[in-house]
Amino acid sequence: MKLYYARGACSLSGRIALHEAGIPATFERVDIATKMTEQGFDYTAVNPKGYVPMLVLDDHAVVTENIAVLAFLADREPALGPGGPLGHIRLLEMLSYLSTELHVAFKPFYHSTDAAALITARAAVAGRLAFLAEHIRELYLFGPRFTVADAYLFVMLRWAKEFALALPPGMDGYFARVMERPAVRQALAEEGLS
Ligand SMILES: N[C@@H](CCC(=O)N[C@@H](CS)C(=O)NCC(=O)O)C(=O)O
Repeated sequence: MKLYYARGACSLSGRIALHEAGIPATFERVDIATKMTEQGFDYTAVNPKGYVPMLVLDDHAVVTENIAVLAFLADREPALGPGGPLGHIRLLEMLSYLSTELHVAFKPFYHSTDAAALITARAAVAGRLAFLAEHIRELYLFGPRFTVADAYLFVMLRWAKEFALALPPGMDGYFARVMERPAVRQALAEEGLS
């Protein structure tokens, strides 16, 4: 498989999931400002959406949208999903919340310089993280088992730290716990992140 990524972006969750699953993959960096890949071609020629992630399967089928990429990887490696009769639905429910509520709430930090918009965004992120902090059971979002949803949340907790947003009680411990995982450390090192 091949994952198109940008450093520290939401695509980092796919890299973590690939390593957690032990799936061999190559990685090609995309400059999301210029839309050029590290091999020097126009990313929009292969992905007209222009954003990461994009996963190319061994049969050349393409999967875009982080929810779909992560759900696909959890299908390939069921240990990375919550399991149980409603496991797939619970995973989609959580990935949807992470993408459409939390990820979207970060956008102004990347795209806006308007002070009022940033104050609103700060409150939105804090509210959604507070909800998720209540949801963490035992070790991870779905209990003792690390899932692809934890990979996605971890990436956004990194963003929160980058933008000096305080994490709710309990989330610093969760963040440290996820960061200790060998697959996470490998993914961070590969993207030159600490
Ligand atoms: N709907 C997409 C959004 C992905 C997204 O926002 N990717 C960001 C990085 S985290 C990106 O590539 N932004 C560049 C751009 O929008 O031009 C998904 O969930 O996969």
